[in-house]
Amino acid sequence: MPEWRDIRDGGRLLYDPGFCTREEADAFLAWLQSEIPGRQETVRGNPLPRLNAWFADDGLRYSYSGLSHVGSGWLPELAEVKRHVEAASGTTFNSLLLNRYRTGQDSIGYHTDAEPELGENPAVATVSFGSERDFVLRHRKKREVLTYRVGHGSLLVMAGTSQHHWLHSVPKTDEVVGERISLTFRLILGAEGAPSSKVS
Ligand SMILES: O=C(O)CCC(=O)C(=O)O
Repeated sequence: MPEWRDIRDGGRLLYDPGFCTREEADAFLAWLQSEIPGRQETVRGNPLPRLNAWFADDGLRYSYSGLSHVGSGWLPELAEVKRHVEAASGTTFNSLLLNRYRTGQDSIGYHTDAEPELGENPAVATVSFGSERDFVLRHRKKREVLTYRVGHGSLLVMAGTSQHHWLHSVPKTDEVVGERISLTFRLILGAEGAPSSKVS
């Protein structure tokens, strides 16, 4: 059984390279590629170097990097993955950001998932499909870097105080790599720390 790992300053990580079987991961990747193409968002005039899609409970609102979304419910296939991720991580989630990295030149820069509506110590769970990529955590103050080579069908959960003290990224690579799709699950809370109310 994969075990939680404590990292500096109260962060916690769970990595399960065998979260999905090879057959499940292959089938799910093919389904994602055909059913959820994703779109390239633009932030402050700059196209993001990856494609995205967003899913959440019906009516749930979420904003990040100046982009705003309102959820419209779950496709059954995504709801099933969510249930498995919840069981493995011991957390409930109500939203999913899909990141599609078409080549090694697609990436996400160092950032934290620290939007106020995620609460004090959010858990963020990522299921990866397709080509292996480095998922790199860097401590904000110490010269400490943790690199996970996240593979096809793996699960990585960041919890505890990870979002306070650690940045994370999927850097560009010059290796010839195929596509990678990540499903990143979050729990969006309302102002009082309760699941956010629906948009009227
Ligand atoms: O693709 C990944 O594994 C990381 C995505 C990420 O950092 C994010 O969606 O905030």
